[in-house]
Amino acid sequence: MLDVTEPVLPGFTPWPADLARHYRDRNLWTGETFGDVLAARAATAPDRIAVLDPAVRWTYAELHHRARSMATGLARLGIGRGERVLVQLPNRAEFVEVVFALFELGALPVFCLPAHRAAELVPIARAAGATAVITCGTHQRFDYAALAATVRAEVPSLRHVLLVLDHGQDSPEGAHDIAEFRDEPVDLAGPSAADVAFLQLSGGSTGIPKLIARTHDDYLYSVRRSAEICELDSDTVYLATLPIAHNFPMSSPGILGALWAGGAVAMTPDPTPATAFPLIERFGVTITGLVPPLARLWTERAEAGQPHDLSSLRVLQVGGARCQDELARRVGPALGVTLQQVFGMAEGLVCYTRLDDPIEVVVGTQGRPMSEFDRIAVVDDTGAPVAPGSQGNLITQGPYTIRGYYDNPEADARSFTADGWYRTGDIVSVRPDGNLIVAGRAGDWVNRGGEKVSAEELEAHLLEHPDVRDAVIVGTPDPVLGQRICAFVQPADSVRRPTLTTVRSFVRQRGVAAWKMPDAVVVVDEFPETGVGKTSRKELRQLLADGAHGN
Ligand code: AMP
Ligand code: DBH
Repeated sequence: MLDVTEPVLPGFTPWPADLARHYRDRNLWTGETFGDVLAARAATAPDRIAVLDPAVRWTYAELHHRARSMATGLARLGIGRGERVLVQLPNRAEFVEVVFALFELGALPVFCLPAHRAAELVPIARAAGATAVITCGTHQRFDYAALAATVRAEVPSLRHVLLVLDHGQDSPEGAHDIAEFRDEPVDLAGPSAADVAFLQLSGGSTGIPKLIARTHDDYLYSVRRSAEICELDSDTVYLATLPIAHNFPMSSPGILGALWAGGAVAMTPDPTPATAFPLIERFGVTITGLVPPLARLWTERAEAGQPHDLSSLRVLQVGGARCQDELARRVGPALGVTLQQVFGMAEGLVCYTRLDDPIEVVVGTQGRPMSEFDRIAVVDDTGAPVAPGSQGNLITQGPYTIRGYYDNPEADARSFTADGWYRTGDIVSVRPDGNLIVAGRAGDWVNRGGEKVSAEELEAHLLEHPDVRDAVIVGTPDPVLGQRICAFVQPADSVRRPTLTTVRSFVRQRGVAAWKMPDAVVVVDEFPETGVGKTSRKELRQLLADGAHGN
């Protein structure tokens, strides 16, 4: 007989039954769904504020009603349990409404980023077998409705395009205004906690993003544990600064953690200090999360002096890419916050520095796993454990780390060991106190004539140069050495531009081995970014391949 508590989505790789039982017995997996959580909060604190954006302010009762109402409307349209729906929305209140409507229905949001274009969305929609797209009209001068129409023309399974429109915006031919699907709520069967709740995307530092299926059970555990570690409560106001569909602002502890704790979620339509700082003051934001390039920008702006009262902000999380120690030291004093480093991945494992950790841990490490049930190991390229404290490949498994990508056996063969450990692709070392130091991704090492140079290590040296604002090291192909070391640098000001000679002599003075000297320096004013705002090494490598030259 089919055990109805087990997930049934084809293409999903479940945990082994004995582990699943273990996680349930220990009450890590509680059997609750995200819909249950919202219903419970709406019942106990209906009048508390749940969602805020510059135009909207909804209580828990309102959010719950809106989600049920939209779920009912979408069911009328024929969207059913288990169907996949691309969601591509900017940071605005309706994102939460749409996602909880889909949770209510048991349909699976596929979390796309506003930066995605047809080259990403078409393969994502195909791989997900998506039946609908929910997006907006024009936002920041880009026509998302037209993009959705393009994607639909290419993907036969896509039946519906639904738009969250602003006042006065019209729905184009072939798309629906989602407001037409706010019906009087009826009770729907809904998903079970063991069901897949949504499809998240891997960062896709190379190629097309892979799809990551997460269940209500496993994800809610990670959200709960994150909310505990970040000490969220009903007074929390979490600002969604990064693109909200990304795993970090979604769940670490993110908007779902804030709602789990009965606090409020606030939205900023863009992450710049000019937009976000006034909103922090206006909404009384207590915690938010940034990627390192943004943390640098916020820190610089605060150090330079700025007029807004940021005193409500208690915790600033930095994650998504390595936060260099140099920046980590400045964040707290500049912004008057406790820094928290977050090292995570949409596949599961998330590490945090704790709020009461000594400053040396907060500044110098990327934290430790959130759960005592997380298992991590550091192995060499043959899979054998490295000596304690040495650098190696991080592999992991646990109660919220996937056992395989969604319907992707080729990726699974590369990214999972035979016994189900996820190969993170990250090179780390583990300190005796259990905190991890991320040395970079396996591919980020430059192999210069057989000598391996860590990009992160060399970047840390360059960041100490007074004329360097930010630095990224990438390898460029070289016929003799295999690879050469190219340093992309942003100048600290427009007058003193770093040169190859000044950079090399600076690095040499710091006592660095001669074979680690950059072979070229390219000065640029901005680094290309990924959809969530991480510096894109892939695009920098592409710039070199396209003929960018150093001096
Ligand atoms: P994604 O594929 O977008 O889920 O990105 C996950 C990856 O981002 C991790 O495997 C790491 O390579 C990187 N990452 C996330 N947080 C950090 C951090 N705090 N320090 C260094 N790398 C990080
Ligand atoms: O980069 C990430 O993917 C990430 C970073 C911090 C993440 O998924 C997370 C926290 O949950």
